[in-house]
Amino acid sequence: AVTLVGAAAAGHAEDKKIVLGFAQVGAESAWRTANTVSVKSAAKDAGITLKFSDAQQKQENQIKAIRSYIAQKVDVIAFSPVVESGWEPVLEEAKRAHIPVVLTDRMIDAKDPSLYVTMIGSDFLEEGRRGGRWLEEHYKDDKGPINIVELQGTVGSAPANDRHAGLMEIIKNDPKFKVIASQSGDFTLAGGKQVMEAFAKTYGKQINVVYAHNDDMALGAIQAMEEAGMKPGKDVTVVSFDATKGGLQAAAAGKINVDVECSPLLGPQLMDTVKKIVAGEQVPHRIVTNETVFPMNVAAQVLPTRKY
Ligand code: GZL
Repeated sequence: AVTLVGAAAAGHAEDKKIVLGFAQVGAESAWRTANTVSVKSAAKDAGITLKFSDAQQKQENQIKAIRSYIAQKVDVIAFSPVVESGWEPVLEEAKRAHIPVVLTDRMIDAKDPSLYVTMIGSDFLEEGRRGGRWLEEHYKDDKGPINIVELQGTVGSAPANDRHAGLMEIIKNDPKFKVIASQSGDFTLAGGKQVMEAFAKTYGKQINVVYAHNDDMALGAIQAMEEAGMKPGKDVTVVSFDATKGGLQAAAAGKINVDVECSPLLGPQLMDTVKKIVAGEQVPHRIVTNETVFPMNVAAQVLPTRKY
């Protein structure tokens, strides 16, 4: 057999298309749908062959998909871990197979940092702090009590854990704020509506704030509040995350008071990173996405420019 050396080998290597195996969480929210579109279109633009799986928000399905990518000997594996824990075994298998792994969107709690090359995604703790700081400012002249009901995202997921922790970090020194109830709506519209129906029944007019970990649950909660005769955005303050079109439209309609941006448009950064890894270049162990906060009064202005 002829052994290609130097430029010829490099040239030959460039001809071989990179194969990326991506194990997506599911299709639970508008954010997730936009994230999937970003990954797929960026792979196409980058000339990267994408193998894609949807785990319907089940960790065992993501693990199965990662195992199949290992068996197929893809060049790189990327995934958005549905929950933080339970990934060491399958990531050890990828390591033994010498297949680099990239985390996108959500983090894992694995002790061994060598189990993944980098994590590309938001700082959810800072997002939670932004929500908390907005509440502090919004209620600075109000002596309270300010009762908060919390619609949590998927139990055990990094965004749910950290958006909660970020809020608590800010309000823990201000006794006028009280989280009177907290329950998971699993990041879905139906889940948010169901939990909010129960909260409205149990707490009714005691509720001053709904703190929803994503827009889909906030939109479900808005439906439940209106059905219970409450006025979201007016007699109940609504804090939400993602800043999807749906969330910003609700804010422009005066039903969400502030939407903390969380960008799903990670596809281009992921493909750049995959190419660098395959080319043997160094990449930072953490790549944080830039994002901001949209109060109700600016939502209508930014809507025309939004991509998701
Ligand atoms: C956050 C992402 C979350 C979104 C939800 O980066 O993991 O999952 O906030 C989505 O809308 O379901």
